[in-house]
Amino acid sequence: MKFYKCGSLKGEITVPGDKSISHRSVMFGSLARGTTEIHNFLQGADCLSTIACFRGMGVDIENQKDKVLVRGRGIRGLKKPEHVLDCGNSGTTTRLISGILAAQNFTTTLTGDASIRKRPMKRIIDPLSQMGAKIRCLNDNGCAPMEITGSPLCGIDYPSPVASAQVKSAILLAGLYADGETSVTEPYVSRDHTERMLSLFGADVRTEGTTARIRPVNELYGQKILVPGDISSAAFFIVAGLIVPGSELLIRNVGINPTRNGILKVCQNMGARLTLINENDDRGEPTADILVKSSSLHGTAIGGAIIPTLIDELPVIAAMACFAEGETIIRDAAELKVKESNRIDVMVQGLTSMGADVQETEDGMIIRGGRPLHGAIIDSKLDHRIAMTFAIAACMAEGETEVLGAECVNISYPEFYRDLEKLQ
Ligand code: SPQ
Repeated sequence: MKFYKCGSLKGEITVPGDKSISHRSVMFGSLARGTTEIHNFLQGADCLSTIACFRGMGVDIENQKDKVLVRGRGIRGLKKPEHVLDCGNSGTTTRLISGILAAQNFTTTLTGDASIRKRPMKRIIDPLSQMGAKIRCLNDNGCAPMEITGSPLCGIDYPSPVASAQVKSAILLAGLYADGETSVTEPYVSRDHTERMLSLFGADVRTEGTTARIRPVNELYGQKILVPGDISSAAFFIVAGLIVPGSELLIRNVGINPTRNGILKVCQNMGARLTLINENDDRGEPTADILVKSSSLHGTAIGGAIIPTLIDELPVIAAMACFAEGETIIRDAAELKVKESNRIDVMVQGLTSMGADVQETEDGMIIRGGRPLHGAIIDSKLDHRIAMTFAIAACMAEGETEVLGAECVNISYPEFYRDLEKLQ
């Protein structure tokens, strides 16, 4: 798909539902007693993979598009699937479902696309095995496909070497079935949607500092879930509004959970004109409308505890840094190497080919802003965040930018290109 430099961006936009929250609402709804009604569910390929996996285990899920109804089978009601469960491109589906499958009374095989079959699973296999799970990587390489044989589990206190909501959530979900309390302590707090939503469904989950604890339950109870707009999707329009001169955008109903809103803090540190309007905190997940006005930005340093709160936004933040005065340093972000693509590598290559001054480091990158960008051919590596990032960078680049594999945005934001066009 080809993109060209654009004039000012103006108008209002509502981004689709949060991917992390959409996944969890189907998973927890499937394990609950009664019906879970999900509004603003993200109809992206990743979340549809989660629906398919739970349907494969006998859960009746009615996708009416404007809402999804999950008729839960109770915490011990999943059925042995007749086929391999295909998690598609979704790391969240693969890792969270593993925590659930570890405790079922049947054996399942999980697989996914070429990207998923390269992403590290040892990070969940280690703690789940300590709890008593039997997990075998069929290619003996620490990746999917994995065969998971459900087993009786014991509670553990797990010091996680990575700040990862997927690792934490897999362990907490297994902890629902364990014989005692389970805890996970992270180096920094990762997104806490699992803790918030499980607690809404009736689980006994507590957090203290960087530790999350869970006790086993007999039942979870179906809920009505209103999924907020995804801040990771809003991020593309936040950046576009800031870097394209003369722009003014209002992005409605965005989730601003403090474990996800690092991008807002970074933008503010860089001198962005961002205003939060209509803040609302009464539905389990805080939301706000975000007003963005084009701004003159300056470089910043991003590292440490803020990293897990903006991990998926780092590609578009790197693109934004090209239009900021001075140097932006991103560190402590080695996790970017094990996403849908190696996002450090792909960003450095892509931005460099557009004329930016970007240097790869061991755990991040250094961007020296201020050089004008020009069009280039960018291989998205079928990574949705990369495709969207370069579509935004192209808005400020002279000439033509071609993004290869651009259709992969269907993973998290099927209407992305239409929404971008609407604002021009
Ligand atoms: O689900 P997947 O493929 O891992 O998706 C990504 C993304 O960019 O959409 C990462 F590639 O988001 C993850 C995120 O990076 C979603 C997620 C979650 O819902 O729990 C947590 C983060 O991953 P991690 O490894 O830090 O736990």
